[in-house]
Amino acid sequence: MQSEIRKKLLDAFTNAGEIFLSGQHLAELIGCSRTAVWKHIEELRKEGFELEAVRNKGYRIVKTPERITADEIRLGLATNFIGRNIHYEESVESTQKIAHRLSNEDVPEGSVIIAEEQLSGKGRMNRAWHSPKYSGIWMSLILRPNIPLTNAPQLTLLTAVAIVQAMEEETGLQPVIKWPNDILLNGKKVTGILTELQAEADRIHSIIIGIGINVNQKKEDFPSELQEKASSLFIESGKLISRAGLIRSIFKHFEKLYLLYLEQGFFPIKLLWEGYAVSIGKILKARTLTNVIEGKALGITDEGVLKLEDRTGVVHHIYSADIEV
Ligand code: BTX
Repeated sequence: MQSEIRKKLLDAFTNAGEIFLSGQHLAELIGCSRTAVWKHIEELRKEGFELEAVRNKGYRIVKTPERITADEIRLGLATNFIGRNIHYEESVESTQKIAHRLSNEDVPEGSVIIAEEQLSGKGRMNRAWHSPKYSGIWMSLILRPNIPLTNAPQLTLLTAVAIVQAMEEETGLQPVIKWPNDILLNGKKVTGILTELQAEADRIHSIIIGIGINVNQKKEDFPSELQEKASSLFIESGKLISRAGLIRSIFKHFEKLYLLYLEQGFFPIKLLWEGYAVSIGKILKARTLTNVIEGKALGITDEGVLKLEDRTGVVHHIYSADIEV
């Protein structure tokens, strides 16, 4: 009963976004007394929620501390192996670093490392990934697929599809994918994916997929240099999003796609990926480590490699690059 009131209270605040809700209104919505509402609001505060109270207006949640507990994620988790083994940390340098270490200790496939904050979150090519406390999803997933080394980048594309599907399900937003690893809303980056390998000769020991999702940040939570190019699910939807719920949904979609991939290869994933891709058919500039190639994006190959046709009609295969649309 108690937790039922709590759930309804959180739902009400979630739906209200930045709007204030009065004690009376909340009591009516939930079907309990105003004293009960007040008691639960105090409990939320003890758990670290920050609530703003304004006379004659009511309450609104200004910050969700909402530490993600492993139990909260497990409750209702609909997977067999993805996310079944959760390693949770309050503050780390980078979840990728821990994942590399744990992967050597032979943790089961599907294990995840989740942190509330990263002090030196990593992007691709040693760039930094801004990962402030309690507001995003910073996690690394350990996989051990029996696939050729060269196919590993396909898992980046698969991950992007799983995340977009989960975001659609949990937020109603319609994100798009920019090859290979950006998920965008309104042209701004809400998610980055970093795929790293542990391999010897041509055998994959493990693939570590780092996922960074901006969930409940407000615009001012981003450093000024990111404010114009980054966004969060909260900014785009106006609603606080449950990180645990989104994580569960990502695990569910990921496991489904991953099993499909292991059984049927990349082709079905490619079709789904193309459905979400924003850059196909457009003129793009691809900055590789050694070159800048401008051309029309024709699509991706059956291996997941970007095909770019330059002005002279030559088709370039791009394995890794930064893309400007
Ligand atoms: P990327 O190289 O595609 O993107 C990095 C670039 O994105 C940065 O140079 C900066 O311009 C911009 N950026 C930095 N932080 C953010 C942010 N929070 N939101 C939007 N844009 C940002 C993308 O690399 C791969 C990111 C993976 C992050 C995950 S988090 C869990 C795991 N652990 C870890 O250290 N990294 C991964």
